[in-house]
Amino acid sequence: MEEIALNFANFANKDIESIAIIRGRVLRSLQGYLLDRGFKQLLPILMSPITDPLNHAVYPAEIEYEKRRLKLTASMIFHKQLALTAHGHDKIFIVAPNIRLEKPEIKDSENHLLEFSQFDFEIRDADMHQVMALIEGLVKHVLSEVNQHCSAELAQLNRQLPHFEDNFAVYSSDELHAEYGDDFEQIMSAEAQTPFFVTNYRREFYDRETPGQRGTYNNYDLIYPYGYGEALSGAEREFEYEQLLYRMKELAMDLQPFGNYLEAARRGLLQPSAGGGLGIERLLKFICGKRHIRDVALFDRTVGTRFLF
Ligand code: ASN
Repeated sequence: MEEIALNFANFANKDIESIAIIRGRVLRSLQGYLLDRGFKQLLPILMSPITDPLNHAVYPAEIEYEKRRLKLTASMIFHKQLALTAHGHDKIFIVAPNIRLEKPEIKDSENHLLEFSQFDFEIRDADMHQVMALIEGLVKHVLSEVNQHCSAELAQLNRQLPHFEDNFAVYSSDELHAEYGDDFEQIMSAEAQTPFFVTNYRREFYDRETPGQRGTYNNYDLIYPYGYGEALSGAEREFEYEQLLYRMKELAMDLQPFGNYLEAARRGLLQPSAGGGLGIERLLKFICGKRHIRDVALFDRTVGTRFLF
């Protein structure tokens, strides 16, 4: 019962209203930026025979319908690739709920939610440099919109939003790893005063391996400065059948659920593309100057949550 009282005490906090107003402005400016550039907005898909296998172990999130196992969406990566094959769908985005039943090992994380919203986009025939330039423009646009329209709310939150003039730096994960070790992202994030990109991570099979360079990858993360950590991950995509098979086998994946996806690739339907996904709660946390992701949502979905409501 005490927990319930605490929950409603949090609801009574004034910051919650300011965060809601900023959330609305953030969503409006994210969507407006891409709509103004000819993107088509799709609605999310919540269940499918396949979803993002992710780069780290989570508990399976599945439901059964008429004797079929369906996975709840961890990210819309495969549906983004498939949607790009539809007529006129050469640039797309989705505000998508993602379910990731994280293991209790990260129950103290200030940056993870069991369900979160991802601003997920994909562009046909784009390369990583074009997408990174778009991301930089998008993030700068959102920050300037919030600065312009939400000054009272930022003042209520006691937040001076940093202003970024400079281009976002680009580093390669291998050089940062050599210099800072395994925790390079967190260390660099704490030291940085401007968001920066890190490229070339070894991770999911769908991030494109640099053609002709085994073990090098055309992918990227965007990291916030001042210790706020990861903002976005994205990549150019694998789309060729043989290469997809190679990458999946390299990770010892079960190919069976991916039969239709692989068949689409075998028929040459998948197209070259690049894209990424920005965590909306993480962006809001950064903008609002909150250190814990729980502080920008009404309903606690952090890894250690007791699911009050
Ligand atoms: N949305 C990400 C991407 O586009 C994938 C992810 O969320 N794991 O690369």
